[in-house]
Amino acid sequence: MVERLTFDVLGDERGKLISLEGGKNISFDINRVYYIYGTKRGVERGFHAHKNLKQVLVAVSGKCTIVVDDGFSRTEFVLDSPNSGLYIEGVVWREMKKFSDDSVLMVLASDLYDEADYIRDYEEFVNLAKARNNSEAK
Ligand code: T46
Repeated sequence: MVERLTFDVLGDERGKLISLEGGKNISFDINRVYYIYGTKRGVERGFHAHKNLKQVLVAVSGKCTIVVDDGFSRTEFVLDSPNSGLYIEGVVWREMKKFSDDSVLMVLASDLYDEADYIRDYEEFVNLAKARNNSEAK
C-alpha cells in the first residue's frame, strides 16, 4: 500500500512547524528516523523492497522523486514539500532519484534497522508480491 499524506502546518508569525506523532498523524509507532542528504547529482538509491517495514518519507528540504512498484505497476511521486509525505507499507519496491542539491529526505520507520527485512533482488520481490496478492485474493 502506498499513500500520499498531507500534514497540518502549525504556523504563526514566526514561521511554520509540523509535528509527526506515532499513532496519530503517523499510523504506526515510530521506532527509527533516518535522513538522506548530500546526495550527489544523478544518484539513484533504493532498489529494494521490505517484507514488513512501514515507512513515511518526507522531503523536509528540496525535492526528490520516489518510484514505487507493487509487482504489477510502477508509479512516480514527487516529494517537494515538508508538509507532504509518502506512506509505504507491504511488499513494495522503491527507487529514489532526481535529488535536488538541497534535498534532505527524512524517513520515519516502524522498526529498527534489520537487513533481513530487505529484498534486494527484483525477481525475488516480484515473486513474493504476486504470492501475497494471490493469498489476499483467497
Ligand atoms: C528505504 C529507503 C527509502 C543503517 O545502518 N541503518 C539504517 O537505518 C539504514 C536506513 C541504513 N543503514 C546502512 C545500510 C547501508 O550500509 O546504511 C547504508 C545505506 O543504506 P541503503 O543502501 O539501504 O540506503 P537506501 O537509500 O538505498 O535505502 C534507504 C533504506 O535503507 C530503505 O529502508 O526504504 O532508504
